[in-house]
Amino acid sequence: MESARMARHLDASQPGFEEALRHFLDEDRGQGEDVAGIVSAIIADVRQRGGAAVADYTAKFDRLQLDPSTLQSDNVDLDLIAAQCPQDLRDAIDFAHDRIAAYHSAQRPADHRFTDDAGVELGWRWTALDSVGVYVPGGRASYPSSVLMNIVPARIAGVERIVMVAPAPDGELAPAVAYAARKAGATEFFPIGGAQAVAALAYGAGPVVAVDKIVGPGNAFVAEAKRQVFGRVGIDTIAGPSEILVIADNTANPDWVAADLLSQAEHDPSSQSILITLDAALGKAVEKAVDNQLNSLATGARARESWTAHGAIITAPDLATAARAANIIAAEHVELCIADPDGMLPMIKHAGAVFLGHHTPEALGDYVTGSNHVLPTSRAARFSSGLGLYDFLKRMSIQRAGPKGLAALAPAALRLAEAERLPAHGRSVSIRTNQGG
Ligand code: HSO
Ligand code: ZN
Repeated sequence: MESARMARHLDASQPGFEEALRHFLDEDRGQGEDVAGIVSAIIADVRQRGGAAVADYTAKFDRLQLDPSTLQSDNVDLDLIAAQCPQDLRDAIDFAHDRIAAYHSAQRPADHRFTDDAGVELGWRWTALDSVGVYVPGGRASYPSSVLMNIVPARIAGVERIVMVAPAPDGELAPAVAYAARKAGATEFFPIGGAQAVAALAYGAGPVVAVDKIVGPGNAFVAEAKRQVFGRVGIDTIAGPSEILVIADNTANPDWVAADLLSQAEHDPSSQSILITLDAALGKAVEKAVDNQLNSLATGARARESWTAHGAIITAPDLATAARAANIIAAEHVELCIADPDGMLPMIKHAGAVFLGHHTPEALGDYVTGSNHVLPTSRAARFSSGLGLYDFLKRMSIQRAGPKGLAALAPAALRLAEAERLPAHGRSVSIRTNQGG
């Protein structure tokens, strides 16, 4: 009976462990809905009928009447709603905002120019995107912290138009979300959501002028819509359910570790929390503490579902084995609750964000350390990074060959143009080197 309600157990010292781990990570976490057809029909309709289509879908899905020419409603005034946000919550949002702004300001990459041995001047220059759309989900995942995480880096990067969209079902929008949007610097707001909002941002619709990139999490329809408009606009990575990996040794407090595992399990029944323990007794103590804490958690039902269906406890014989497993998992968040986290950090190659030591619960990063909480999930940390200033900047390359540089580069360029049968390429070089020839 009990085993049906327990997280999975794996032993990293057993043969076949890595294969078992990969198999476990590949299990469906219930995100496989087939929505592509519905989404492409909505996008086509918005492209054809513009604001009227967006207003129709909003009336249908969100029970909110919008004027098709403005896509606004008197019932959803961002400033009036923001004014309802209590002062102590505003103070917390302001505090988080300032730390996020400081962290992302420090990310600004430098332009670079140099001259190489051939006398060719080279370099690159960073410039901001002109406009971005920020999708803010409705319902359970409508978080003011996520509004800050998506908008603040765009503003610091120098993006001029920051268009926020958020569904307001029945005219409801969270005051803290509205306040965070104003604080972070959204320049436009439309109370729209779903695939229709993504289509409006990508192609323009009525008063919504098309943007260059769309960021922000959303449900399966929003994720699919972002996939389908990619190429027309840029997108951030597709956000999956939250994940946490805690690596702990016998210096860790089992109650603290249990609390951290549940902090991500409570996001969604498909979230994933994994413990790698270097100490079997600690693993048992954490498992007991998770059970205890689940009983007193208001979000206990979905946290329990996440923990029992997708959670795991892995025992590892040493740090190197633990690190190897962590790099396979490539989790969104990795906590190093061990005696020497700095000693282990160089061994962690694949993680969205790392939290060092016993006093850095992941939730601090969700809200107030200043680093970004929009991070790669579903093992995407193998090939991508969390949201940052870079996502709102582009890098253009710069080069200058004077007469000397041109002479040095010409022979190889001519030979390559010949091999590729592109004679106009070759002539554009030789016309300059054979002065008058
Ligand atoms: N942990 C989430 C972000 C978040 N947590 C927002 C609380 N609010 C990202 O995985
Ligand atoms: Zn969280």
